Amino acid sequence: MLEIKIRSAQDDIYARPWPHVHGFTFDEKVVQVFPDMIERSVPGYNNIIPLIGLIAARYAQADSQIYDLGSSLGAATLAMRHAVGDVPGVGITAVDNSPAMIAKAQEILGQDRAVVPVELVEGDVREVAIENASVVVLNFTLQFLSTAVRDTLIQRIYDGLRPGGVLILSEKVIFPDPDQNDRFIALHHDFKRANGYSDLEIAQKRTSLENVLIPETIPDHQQRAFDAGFATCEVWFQAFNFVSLLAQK
Ligand code: GEK
Repeated sequence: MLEIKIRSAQDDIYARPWPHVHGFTFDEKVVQVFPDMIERSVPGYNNIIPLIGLIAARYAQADSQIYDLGSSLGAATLAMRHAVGDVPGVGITAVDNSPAMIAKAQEILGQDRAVVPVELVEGDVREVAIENASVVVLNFTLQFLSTAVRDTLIQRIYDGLRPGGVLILSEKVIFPDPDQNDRFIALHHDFKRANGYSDLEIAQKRTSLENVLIPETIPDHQQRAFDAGFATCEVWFQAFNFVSLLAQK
């Protein structure tokens, strides 16, 4: 399995005390450290990316489109681009609404020599047309949309998928059992500490993500997928409170 690593400077955004911790945004400062930040913050991220490539290789259909919604620097796009090279007529549309992310992704993809065409779109995933799709990826993106608009987006993805097409949905989640929730949050913080984040960094990042990243339960995500019409929706990956689901039309 091919692994393509995007590297960056070390994330020290919350290393010093901030007088006011603002709501988290995907600005230039975050883009500069993003690969390091996501790798040290999201348990399983480094496993999920190449496995998205593997899943895409199985489900990508000839003459169809793959969508990477909230593509950041294009890690999932790159993994899929290298995995679906044998599928005739397939293309990838990568969408992100952060101009800084799109600019950096353009640079990274420009250095990649794979042949599958990639269209990078600076735009809102709520507005982009999803058509003739065989694979749609929401890798830790839905969690940043208000819960009110999530049903509509999942329905639009379902409607834009061909029969047999799949949605890969990765999310930070909460658990209905408060004790399990506490255990997995503590283990997530242990993961961050083991990766060199201080207690101050963990606390300030947590504050910055309040009301910005809104996690739901696994059953909430599955119910939404079934309500939209998906025939299946299964957990294929989990590390503490970070999961990835595979839903098939
Ligand atoms: C990866 N998938 O490396 N429209 C478009 N993009 C959005 C929107 C929106 N409404 N809201 C947030 N984003 C990537 C990782 S990061 C996850 C995804 C994280 C974008 C935002 O700009 C950011 O690039 C991405 O979604 C979320 O596989 O940082 O935890």
